[in-house]
Parts: sequence; C-alpha cells; structure tokens
Amino acid sequence: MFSTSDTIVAIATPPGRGGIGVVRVSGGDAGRVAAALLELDVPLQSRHATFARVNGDQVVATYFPAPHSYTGEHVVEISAHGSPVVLGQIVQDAMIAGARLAEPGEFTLRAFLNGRIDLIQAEAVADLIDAVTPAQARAAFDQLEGTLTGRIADIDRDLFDLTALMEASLDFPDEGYHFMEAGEAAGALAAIEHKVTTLLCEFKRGRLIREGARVAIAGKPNVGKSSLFNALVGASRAIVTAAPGTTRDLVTETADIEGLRLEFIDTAGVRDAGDEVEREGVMRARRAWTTADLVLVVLDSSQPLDEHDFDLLSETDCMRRLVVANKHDLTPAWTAIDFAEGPAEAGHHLLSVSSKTGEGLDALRSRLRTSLDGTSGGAAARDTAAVTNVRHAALLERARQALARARESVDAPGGPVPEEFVLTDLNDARIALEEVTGKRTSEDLLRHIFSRFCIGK
Ligand SMILES: Nc1nc2c(ncn2[C@@H]2O[C@H](COP(=O)(O)OP(=O)(O)OP(=O)(O)O)[C@@H](O)[C@H]2O)c(=O)[nH]1
Ligand SMILES: [Mg+2]
Repeated sequence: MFSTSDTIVAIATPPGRGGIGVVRVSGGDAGRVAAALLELDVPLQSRHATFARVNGDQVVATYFPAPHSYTGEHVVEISAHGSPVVLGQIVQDAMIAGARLAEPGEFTLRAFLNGRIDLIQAEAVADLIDAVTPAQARAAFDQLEGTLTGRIADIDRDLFDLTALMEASLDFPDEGYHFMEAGEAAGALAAIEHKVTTLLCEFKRGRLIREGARVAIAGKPNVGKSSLFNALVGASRAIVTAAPGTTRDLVTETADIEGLRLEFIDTAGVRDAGDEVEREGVMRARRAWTTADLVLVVLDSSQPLDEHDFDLLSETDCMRRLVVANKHDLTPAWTAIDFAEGPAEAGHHLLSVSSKTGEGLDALRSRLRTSLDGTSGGAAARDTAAVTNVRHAALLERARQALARARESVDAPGGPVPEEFVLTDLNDARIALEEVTGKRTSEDLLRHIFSRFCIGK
C-alpha cells in the first residue's frame, strides 16, 4: 500500500514563470525539512506567514501543523518569487534535507488516506482544477463540499436500518419476516431504490456539464457557416470571404454556451464541384457531423432554397440537429412557412439569425442548450448535478440493480424469499456505495484516480 511515512515536496503552482510560486512540503518531517532550508529570524509559528530567506532569496513560509492541514500531516508552504529556477532550487534543497519528490496527486492522496476527505472529494479536487466552465467548477465544488457524500450517506443509513431489521429476523428459526411485514420491506426498498435512481438521472445531465458536447456546423458553401461559427465562439477563428468554398478543413473552438462547454466545429461547405482538397474537406465535414452530439444546419435565408439544401436536410434528418436560417438582416428569399412545406418538415426547429448583426444568436444559444440538455428554463443548466463522474454512476447503477433484485425477492409472487437472499443483495448494494466514497477501495483504483492529478496537488 501507499506509504505516508516519508515527507514529500513539490512545486504547487503551475509550471512556468509567475508573480508568486509555491512549494509545498508535507509529512512528519516537514517542520525539520523547512527549518533546514529556511533562514529564519524567528521560528515558524503555527498558521502564521513568516518571512524567511532561502539561498538569499526572500520567501514567506506558512506552517500548518497536523492534523489541521490539507493533507492532515504537518505541511509547510513556501511562497517565493515565481521563477522556475528559484522554485526548483527550493525543491532540491528540501530533497537534500530529506524530503522526497511527490508523485502526481500525492498531497490529495494523503488527504484521503489520512481521512481528511473521502474519495468523492478527492476526485472533485481534480475536477475543479480541470474545470473549464463555471458550471463544471460549481459541480466539482459541490462535491468537494460533500453534497454527494451526504446523499450517499443518507442512502447507506436507510440500507443499514433495513439490513439490521432483517438480520435480527435471522435469529428466529421459523420462517417469515419478524420485525417488519414483507410489504413494508418492499416499500422501504422501493424508497431507497428511488433515491439511487434520482442520483443516476442527475448523472446524465452532470455528464453534459462535465464533458460538454460537440456541435458541428453544416451547410452549402457561402451560407455563412464560418461567420456563425466565429459569432458563437466569440472570436474571428475561421476565415470568412465572399467566395464560396472558403473553408476547406475542420476548424474547432470551444465556447461556454449558457454554462455548457461546447466544442464547435466549422466545416467545408458541401458541394460536388471543387478540387481534391475541397473533396477531402467535404468528406471530413460529413465525418464531423456524424460524430457530433448536435448538427447545426445553416441555410441562407437571402437565397432561394435549392436541392442542395434539401439534400442536406434529409441527410441530417436522423441526427440531432437545429436548423438555422442565416443572413436574416438581408431581404428574405423564403420564409419559415415555405421551409415547413418543403421536403424536410423541421419547421419548428427553424431559427432565424444574422451572424452579421448578432440578431437571433441569444435565442440560438438557449436553443442549443435546451436541445442538448433536455431541460427548459434558464436555471436548469446552472443547477449542478450531484453525480458527474462515470465511476460513481457505474457503481450507483450496480447498487440500483442489487436493490431491484432485493425488492423483487421480497415482492415475489410465490411469497417473499428468505431474508438470507435479500440480505446478500442489500450487502451488494452497500458495497457498491462504499466503493463510491472510498470506504472500500483498492490500490489499483487509487493509482488510477490519482494519476490524473498534476504534481503538487
Ligand atoms: N448580410 C450577411 N452576410 C453574411 C452573414 N453571414 C455571412 N455573411 C457573408 O456571407 C459570405 C460567406 O460567409 P462565410 O461565413 O465565409 O460562409 P461559409 O458558409 O463558411 O462559406 P464556405 O466556407 O465557403 O462554405 C461572406 O461574405 C459573409 O460576410 C449574415 O448574417 N448577413
Ligand atoms: Mg466557411
């Protein structure tokens, strides 16, 4: 198993130069290591920033004695000028004084091993650091605060009570449920199962918050795909010209759309003519549509619709899509009604926008979110989901299945199955929950989880 007996050191701030850089030392020997490398006028005082020098450079050191520190061990944090050379030297000096270079995530691993945080919270630390949108950060922060931990503890408590009642019945030799009616047990099981199911439903939304989605922009040449792409990502990323066939390759950029992290993919305009480069571009465009979570089909409202538009509409018909009528600032050549009567009847999806004036873009953004998120109302995507992690969801699903089996046993048409069998399922459910929080875990799992961390966290 992992060792927490030695003292570890690492630069805690991002690589590169900065105003300030922080070196963190943690372990039983942190105080001694710090004393060996810091030139101090006054000794380090608990939780006080103390001025010191290292190799002549000015630093500020803060001492957090165990157990009231991030790792639960003695921790010294040394803030120095944010130069990689200065910070590297401090780490070297700490190593000479007996500290070992920390592995990625090892400070957080120690916090977990020392019982400062559970596994959900440790994973949330990595999520928080990786968060790109405020919604992702909020979801991680919620988990760090213990929201999911609390809800799992609540489910586990219910399970514990039910298990205790059933186990007590085992002491009675004659068959039947002694401390509760079978119907009562079935009801209790259904209630617990419902709590788990609710968490699983939140996962689907949580995943979108966490991982975001890919949106490919499709359309004929010159309808304004690149212009719309630029408007949505808020930067002049893709080249826009009046000549059809401007975009050849895929251009991707990420943007925060109403709290969702969306990766937009601008693609080549679809047409038959063109050179080899353009043909390849069109092939890539088609591949991008099929792998995207949503396709934004762009039509030009200032030009009559032609068979190319209709072909594209039928080609994307079975994909999750939104149809956009661009260039709304110009005189329209057709209306939503013409469109609705056309071969593709997706009239209610049609949104009029102008990439040039920005008209209709807010409506498009909120339509993007509702299409992906399946919820309506601005607040929905802003609420964070308790479950955002695939590992947690898989275990919750395992718990749900075990609970469903238990409920079916109690509810069996031929009369309830003996408690022993039900108890096995209840135990399976509890094991799954304990694996979520890390009460039950393996070294392999911990290695896997902490390998995604950066060094110094
Ligand atoms: N008036 C007006 N012109 C627009 C609008 N959107 C794009 N355009 C113009 O339409 C032309 C084509 O725009 P692009 O964004 O390059 O079109 P595209 O669909 O990416 O074209 P390809 O890359 O060639 O397939 C440019 O001259 C744009 O300035 C709009 O909303 N209103
Ligand atoms: Mg383009």
